[in-house]
Amino acid sequence: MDPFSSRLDFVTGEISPNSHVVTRRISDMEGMYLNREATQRLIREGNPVVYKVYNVPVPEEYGHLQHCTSVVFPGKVGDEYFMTKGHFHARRNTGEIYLGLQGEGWILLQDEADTIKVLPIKPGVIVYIPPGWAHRTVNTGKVPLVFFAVYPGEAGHDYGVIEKKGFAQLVVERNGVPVLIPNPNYRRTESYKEGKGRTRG
Ligand code: M6P
Ligand code: ZN
Repeated sequence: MDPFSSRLDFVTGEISPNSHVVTRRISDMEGMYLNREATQRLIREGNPVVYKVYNVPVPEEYGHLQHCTSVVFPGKVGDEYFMTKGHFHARRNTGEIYLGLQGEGWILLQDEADTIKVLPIKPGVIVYIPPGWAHRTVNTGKVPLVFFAVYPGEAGHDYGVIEKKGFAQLVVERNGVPVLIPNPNYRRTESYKEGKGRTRG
């Protein structure tokens, strides 16, 4: 294919022209937030957009580099801050780089042995996500959190494990500041391994 360039607005995160936009609302994330009642209330009261991804379309093949911006809006479901769904890469041996552009938040990282790490992101911060770590972005601030991401063409998104297990920790507001708490609904690796066994038949 021919080389090309795109324009990125550092404030809004919008990439133009030709970016493919993914919009996720609360209803697209049912069951991912701890407080089910607050989730249903928000859906009834307008079902707000939680985040948008502006993706530059390139082939999903080895050798290419996927690149996109994400904009996670400020807000909470109960005490839990707005966040992305989070995913492993379908090809586990692929990493990713994030560059913070606006706002502030935390990147939650979790490997398949349930180890969890948290890294802050804000303008000018580069976060390196090594192969094998699921990643979720949480907006802990009062303005949209905007960051740019680059990852291998063939990486793919595996949402299934996180939809089933969740992350072991949640980011919630306590006395006006973000804190990590254990996720009471977290299903540990044993159940994940059993699940894997079953799907293999
Ligand atoms: C980042 C990248 C994208 C991802 C997006 C939203 O921009 O990691 O690949 O799609 O965040 O996260 P998710 O796909 O987990 O909803
Ligand atoms: Zn990724």
